[in-house]
Amino acid sequence: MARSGSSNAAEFARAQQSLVGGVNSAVRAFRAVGGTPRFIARAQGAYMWDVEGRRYIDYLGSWGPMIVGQAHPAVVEAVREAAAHGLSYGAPNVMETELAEAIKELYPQIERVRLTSSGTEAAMSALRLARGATGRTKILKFEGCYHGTADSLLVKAGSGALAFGTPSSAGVPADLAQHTLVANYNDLASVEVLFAEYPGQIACVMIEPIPGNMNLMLPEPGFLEGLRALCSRAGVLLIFDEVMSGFRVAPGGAQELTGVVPDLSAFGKVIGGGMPVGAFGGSAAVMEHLAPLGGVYQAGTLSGNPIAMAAGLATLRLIREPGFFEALAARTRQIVDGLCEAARRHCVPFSARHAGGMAGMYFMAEAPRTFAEIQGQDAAAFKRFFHRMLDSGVYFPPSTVEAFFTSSAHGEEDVAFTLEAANAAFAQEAQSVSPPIPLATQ
Ligand code: KE4
Repeated sequence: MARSGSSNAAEFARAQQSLVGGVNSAVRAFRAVGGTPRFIARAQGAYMWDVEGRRYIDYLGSWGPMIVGQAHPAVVEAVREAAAHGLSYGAPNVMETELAEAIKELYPQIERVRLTSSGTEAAMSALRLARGATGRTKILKFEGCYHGTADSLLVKAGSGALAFGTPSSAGVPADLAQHTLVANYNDLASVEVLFAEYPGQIACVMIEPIPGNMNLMLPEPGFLEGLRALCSRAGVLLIFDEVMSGFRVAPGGAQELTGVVPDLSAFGKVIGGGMPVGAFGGSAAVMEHLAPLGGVYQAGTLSGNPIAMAAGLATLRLIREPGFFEALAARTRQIVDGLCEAARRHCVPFSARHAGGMAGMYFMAEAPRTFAEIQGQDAAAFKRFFHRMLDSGVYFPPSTVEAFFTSSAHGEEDVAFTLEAANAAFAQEAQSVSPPIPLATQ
């Protein structure tokens, strides 16, 4: 535990002596916004408290999992009860089956599931499965989409890789990266060109159907439908990476919202309720290429461990309650609309939008449609806004290329507090950009 009287700065200095960059995940280091990361001591509902005792309204939500708020009593109780019966067996337990059944209920095209301990493992394993099932080598992803840290996917990736200027990571051998083809989100022609150039060689297309790792992006009408048709015609497996959008934009994720059904889906975050869980699934015909039935190997010591299962099942029970998503979307819309109104009031170029409980804000007049457009936002203005809000007790994700998240714990008073802080932040921005002319010179 943090030493009494500790400070974020002291804990960050201490952490950097033992942890690379003081963190265990690059995006937490505040490198894109500067300043000192907050060391969180505890969290409850819509709030987190740092080691200095400062409270923050939490729009990070652990990057998506905390959709019912932090330390929800039902989730904590489920974890407590499971822990009393053992933390990990390395052998099947019924809750693994129950979580797989819960996923299948909301994603009806899925016949078989495999659970993992992270979204990275889910996306990485789905990729290997696609290559094994088709016998093809090439894969196609989209610039700015992030699928975790498997080598083949760290090519023009989003999230922290993009934020820190290393969208194509060092350490990935060129003769591996060459098999990762990159197209542009919302640009079907860029996919058609690659399909034409590599006939019969592409195993899969992997996409965040509703991206959150180049900030929130929304599919243009016909884009996902066109992708589905292209893949079906070419015998290419379409993989929806719904690690972030699944159980977040709607109970059935982007597939429910758009009606476009992939061949394989990857999940994470919400299905673990804050504990390490990932999953991927699809038809039995494809999935049964996986060991122990098929030749595509996949395994994990803690996959399906009872504590993570208990947290995930408790969370999924809560989000299935009648009206949960309607209320979440309405709350998120209230925040998005309020932010836009405050920015307009102070003539700050700003736009924002949401999909269910996932939202994006952009310091640019019009919300972006493509990865290229989102590069045009005013990152310096975002940085000033981020710190003004953090200092006011409102914690947004520390990056211009990340979405933010709401939960069922965010109440009216939290929205009011957030919008009041935003109004002050935009007023400061307006003044800092065009300070009032002193009376004497008027
Ligand atoms: P994890 O390995 O971090 O559980 O999942 C990787 C992943 C895969 N696919 C999508 C669409 C994802 O959004 C993620 C992880 N998202 C980031 C947030 N942009 C996690 C935050 C972090 O890297 O610390």
